[in-house]
Amino acid sequence: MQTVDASQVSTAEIKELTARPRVDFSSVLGLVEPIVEEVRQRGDEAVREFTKKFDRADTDAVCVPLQDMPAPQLEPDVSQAFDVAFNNISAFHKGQQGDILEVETMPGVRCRRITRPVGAVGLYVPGGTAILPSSALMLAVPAGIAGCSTIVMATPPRPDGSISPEVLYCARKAGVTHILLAGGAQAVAAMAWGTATCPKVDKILGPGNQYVTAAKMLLQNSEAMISIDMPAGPSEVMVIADAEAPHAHIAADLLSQAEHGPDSQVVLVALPGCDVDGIQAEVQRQTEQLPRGNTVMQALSHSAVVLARSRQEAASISNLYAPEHLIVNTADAEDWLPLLQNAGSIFLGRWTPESVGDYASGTNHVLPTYGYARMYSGVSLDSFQKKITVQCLTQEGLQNVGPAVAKMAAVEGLDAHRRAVTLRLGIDKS
Ligand code: HSO
Ligand code: ZN
Repeated sequence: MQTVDASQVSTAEIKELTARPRVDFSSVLGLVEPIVEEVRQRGDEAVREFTKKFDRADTDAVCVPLQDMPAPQLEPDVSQAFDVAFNNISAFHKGQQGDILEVETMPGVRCRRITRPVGAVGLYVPGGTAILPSSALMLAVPAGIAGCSTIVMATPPRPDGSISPEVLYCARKAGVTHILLAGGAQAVAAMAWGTATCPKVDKILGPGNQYVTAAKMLLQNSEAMISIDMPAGPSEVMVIADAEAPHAHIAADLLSQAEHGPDSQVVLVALPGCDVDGIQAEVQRQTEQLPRGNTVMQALSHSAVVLARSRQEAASISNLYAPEHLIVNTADAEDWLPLLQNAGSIFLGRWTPESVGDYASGTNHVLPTYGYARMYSGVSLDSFQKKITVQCLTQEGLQNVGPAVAKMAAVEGLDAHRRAVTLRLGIDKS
């Protein structure tokens, strides 16, 4: 990992060094567009063909109601681990319920905001180099709590046409209604347009590779009328460490994100007194022990270490980078929170590796990457809900607010608007 001293370089240079690997979306969009169109026109048949071509899998059924699938058999220690995660994720997302808002803005003018679930949602659970049943939980648990009536989970099938029993276990527990045995752009298109077997959904959420992301972006702007959670990119972590943070922990945290993919990025912000050479040596040592060492090495080739002189400087570097995950491995971690403006999820203190949030602390691991933490939030209960505003006025209420409304309507030259008020109040002169 390249090292840069924040005191010697400009903000622009730090930005340059920590720039995420570029994704050329225009060429990906060109590949994805015909797939999306084929699925629109030929539905399940096209999905089946693409699954054969890209996942080398034969599937009879494309989308299956979950109740028709056999219950998966897991080792007890495996199901118990997923149960711990399920319980904590449920508890944290249930805690996000109930923000009832009611304000009487003027006497007799009562405004409320109520919450309703998005009716049908599509959850994308990546397959590929690692199966991610944890992502199945992160998406399906809040969808179930929100009360979405149709929950389609898409995941690429294995060559024998089956899906991971762990993914199925999590889907069942969380209340998924349908499993779509497909991945990539074809899965996103099937959920967006709907097919003979796959219900059409209103919103598509979940991480995925560049084809999945491109398909989500394309379909969001199409007649399919869907919304998406956020643009997704490769996983990343920033670790802020003080001089006492154990090297082995810093290295393991950096590597835990580097192992996600060759385009993942990790950044260490080292506070004064940090033995950066010692940490780099430990990263090297642990990399050699990792089964995914090759992936890690590619990720490390575009990762960086930044030397910061103070808490303030480290926090500004972090805010500039807007990491998906931010670990603050310092003695005074809690005191950093007021300084932090942009991050998907924050991990405070010596005992909080990012892995806990990836799996089972209860927070969601579907988070904004690529600097989008500046303006996006991670997936939460809100992602599966709409907020509807409600107003109800009494006669007194209309008497109070009506004259202002009538005057504003007159200013805008919208006479029917004005009359809707003045006729009720019996003050219409025409
Ligand atoms: N760190 C990933 C989530 C994940 N990690 C799944 C392990 N499994 C993106 O936030
Ligand atoms: Zn992870």
